[in-house]
Amino acid sequence: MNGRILKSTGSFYKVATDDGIIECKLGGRLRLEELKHTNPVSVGDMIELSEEGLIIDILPRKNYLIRKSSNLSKQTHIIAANIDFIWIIATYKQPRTSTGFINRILVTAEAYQIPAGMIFNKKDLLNDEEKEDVLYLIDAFKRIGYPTHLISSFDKNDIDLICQSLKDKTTLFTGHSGAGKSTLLNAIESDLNIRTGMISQKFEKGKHTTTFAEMHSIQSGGFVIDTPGLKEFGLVNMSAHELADYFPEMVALRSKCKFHNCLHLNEPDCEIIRAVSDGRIAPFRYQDYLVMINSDEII
Ligand SMILES: Nc1nc2c(ncn2[C@@H]2O[C@H](COP(=O)(O)OP(=O)(O)OP(=O)(O)O)[C@@H](O)[C@H]2O)c(=O)[nH]1
Ligand SMILES: [Mg+2]
Ligand SMILES: [Zn+2]
Repeated sequence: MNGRILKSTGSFYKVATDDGIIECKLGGRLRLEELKHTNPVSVGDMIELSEEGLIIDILPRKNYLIRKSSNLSKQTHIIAANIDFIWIIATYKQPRTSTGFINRILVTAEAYQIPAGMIFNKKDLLNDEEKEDVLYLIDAFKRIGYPTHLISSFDKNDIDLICQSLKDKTTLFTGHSGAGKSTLLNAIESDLNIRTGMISQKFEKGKHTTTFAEMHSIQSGGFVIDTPGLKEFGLVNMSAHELADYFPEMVALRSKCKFHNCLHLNEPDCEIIRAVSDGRIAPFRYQDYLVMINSDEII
């Protein structure tokens, strides 16, 4: 029998099968792999069950989202597999989401060919000046081609808009703790009853309320995956020369660089540097590119 992983707690797995939802453990070979990897089987995986109800094989993955838990860590973590879309839930404050964090997820999504977009949540907290800053980012992301919205989880029209994007797909929600991933999913589907947590007033950060990724089916058809808040998103196995491949606005221009192997750092006659100075490339995207290419994450 085959099934799909809804949740992994480390000790057992919640699996959707034709006979309903069951709890399973790992069998044989996978149990050995469990000793080597943080998570050999992830949420969204299609798996094969033995007659005894043990998970004995993972079917080939269409894709997966992977990160290093911190920029310096060697351990990799597959957040989920077989995803049709990633919504990055970002917030301007309570907590603050940096563009570096967002752009690292976008780069990884490009590398693994998973369509992605941003939902800037908590618009109700913003004054006019803050809203202007966020609208600048939203405009920049949209111009590159990423669907991007400014919403409040408490605004019904906003929720309807997000709902439309979910139909018949498997959609992953990621972001910092406290950004409102679980609140948003509860607003999308009230039956989910996912636990949510207040922001620490002192640190303006979330309290890591969601502790395991979990996939839920929604009534309009499709699945949503709620995930624990991430502190950092480290790139996995990325080389300096491929990094620009994952900035769509650079891909469109770099054939005009003088050197075919230009890294767009300080080479002469670089079209990317020209595009940053004349506004065709958003400076914050290029700045984040520079930070990434100069970081230890790049191999
Ligand atoms: N003002 C405001 N608060 C919101 C909004 N959306 C969520 N919140 C609040 O933000 C806090 C954190 O929400 P959660 O849904 O628990 O955040 P999360 O992203 O799931 O956090 P983790 O599970 O820790 O990763 C809660 O107090 C929510 O009520 C919003 O649009 N506006
Ligand atoms: Mg949560
Ligand atoms: Zn260049």
